[in-house]
Amino acid sequence: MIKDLLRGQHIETPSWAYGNSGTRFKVFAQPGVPRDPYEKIADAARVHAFTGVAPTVALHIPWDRVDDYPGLAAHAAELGVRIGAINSNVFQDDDYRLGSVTHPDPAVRRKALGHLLDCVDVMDQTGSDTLKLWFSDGTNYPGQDDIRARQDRLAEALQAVYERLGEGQRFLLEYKLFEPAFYTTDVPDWGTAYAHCLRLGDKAQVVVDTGHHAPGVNIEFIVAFLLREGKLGGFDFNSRFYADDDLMAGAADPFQLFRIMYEVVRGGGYGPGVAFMLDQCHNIEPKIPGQIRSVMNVQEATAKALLVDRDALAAAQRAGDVLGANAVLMDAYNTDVRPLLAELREETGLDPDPMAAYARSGYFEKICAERADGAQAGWGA
Ligand code: LRH
Ligand code: MN
Repeated sequence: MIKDLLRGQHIETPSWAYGNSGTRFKVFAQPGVPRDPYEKIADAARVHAFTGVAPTVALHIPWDRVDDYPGLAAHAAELGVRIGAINSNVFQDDDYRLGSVTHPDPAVRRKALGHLLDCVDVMDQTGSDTLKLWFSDGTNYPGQDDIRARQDRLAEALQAVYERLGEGQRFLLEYKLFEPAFYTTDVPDWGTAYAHCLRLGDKAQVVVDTGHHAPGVNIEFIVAFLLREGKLGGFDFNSRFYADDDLMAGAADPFQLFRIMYEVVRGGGYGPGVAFMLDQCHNIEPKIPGQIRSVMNVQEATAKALLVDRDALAAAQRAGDVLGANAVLMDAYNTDVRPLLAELREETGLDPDPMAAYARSGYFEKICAERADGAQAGWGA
């Protein structure tokens, strides 16, 4: 039963994880990095080929802008993957210095809204059903702008995007505590995102980026709450030691990822309604193996969560058996699920060890040779 559930797992990788990325201090170029969205999708298809559970790739506009989006979707299909969430970008244009959809100037707000609506057009052309909205909007100093008025402007833009969504389409609103703004952020926490989505309707849900909380925040509580409200649309999985570090999911805190996964399973969120997306930057490590490792980390956390003896846990909880209940969860967490996942891969015709299989495949050497010239893709920041 658990194998069936794991066989159907769907983890979406982000196109931007295959390009160069870094911090304000340095973006380290790496050999073999894609030069365009077609090559990013080719690399994402390798991750799916070796893991079997990464059938979609998220795009970021304009980083993945092309003249022929149906052609890009066809290219993806030829390689065995599909286009996933379309990510808007209203955080890199000079006009957005004081905000995008919350900017004091209506002309700038119209421009930002125009981009969001363009992203829905990209959804139509690529067959994507999900728009992911993250706003870097905020202020750096008290008094810089009116907090209430900015919420009015945000609500107006979200309403317009909501009305543009077609049949079967939805948007996921992403919150983030801070950065690049350092005083207020207009969508800083789950409560703000939830309130805006609740006001709009069923097509508006919240995405939980695991790197977007203050230190010490209990993310699995947020997950349990949003699931109960039917407002958990998905995750941007990554991990962090300090802030929005965008490290590999499960690398910094595998126990937290397990606790989150348990609430997903317990809350009925393990299924197509809740998007499992990775949102990471491999600043110093090789990117394709970094994605394969991250997909495996999410698989392992999911397998452990599915292994929790729910009946024993419920019985201990009802009995007020604190240590007993905790032990049930820890037993699952301390279970080595790697043999189970290796077996599952073999049963589905995959190599039990995706990392070793990728290293043996020669794909890295091939792309290093093929992509020796030309400009490497990145954030263009
Ligand atoms: C913002 C964010 C958002 C993406 C960007 C790449 O920090 O998490 O999801 O648009 O990273
Ligand atoms: Mn994110």
